[in-house]
Amino acid sequence: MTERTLVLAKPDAVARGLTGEIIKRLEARGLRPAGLKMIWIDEELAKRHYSAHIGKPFFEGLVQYITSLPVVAMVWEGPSAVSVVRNTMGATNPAQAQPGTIRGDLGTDISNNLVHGSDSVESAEKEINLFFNEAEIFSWKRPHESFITGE
Ligand code: IDP
Ligand code: MG
Repeated sequence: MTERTLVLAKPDAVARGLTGEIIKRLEARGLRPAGLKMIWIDEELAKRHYSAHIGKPFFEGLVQYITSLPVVAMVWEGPSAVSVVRNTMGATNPAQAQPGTIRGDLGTDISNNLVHGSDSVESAEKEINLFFNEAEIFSWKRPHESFITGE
C-alpha cells in the first residue's frame, strides 16, 4: 500500500551535517520525496507536534531541542512508507538502535536522536498537515518506479 509519512531531520542532524545522509538512506530505500523544506519550529508547533508527550519528564527538554535550530521537514512516499521509515530510523534510543539504522549508525543519545518519522498512517496524516500545505506536496513517479514498488 502506498503511504505518505512525515520525516524531520532534527536540529542535531542539521547541525552535524547529516541531513544528506538521512535523505540518501531514504532515497536508496526506494522511497520518493514528495515534499521538502527547512523550517524553524516555534514553541506552538513543537507542542502540537509532540502533544502525545505533554506531561512526560522529557517534554520541556524535547520542546527546547526541537526549537533550537532549523529542521528539514520532509514528506516521503512509497510502499508501507510509515513502517519502512521507522525501520530505517531504528529504535528511539540510539544507544539501543541496531547498527544499519540511522540512529544506530549515527548517534548514542536519546535526547539527540537525529530523526523523526510518523508512527502510524493516522499520525502521518495529522503531522503532514501540521507541516505542509497541499501546494507543497507533489505526486510524481520515477520512470523505473516498478522496479522498486512492483506496481
Ligand atoms: P520516536 O521519535 O522514536 O517516535 P517517541 O517515544 O515518540 O519516539 O518520543 C518522541 C521524541 O521524544 C524522541 O524521538 C526523542 O527525541 C524524545 N524522547 C523520547 N523519550 C525520551 C527520553 O526518555 N529522554 C529524552 N528524550 C526522549
Ligand atoms: Mg513518536
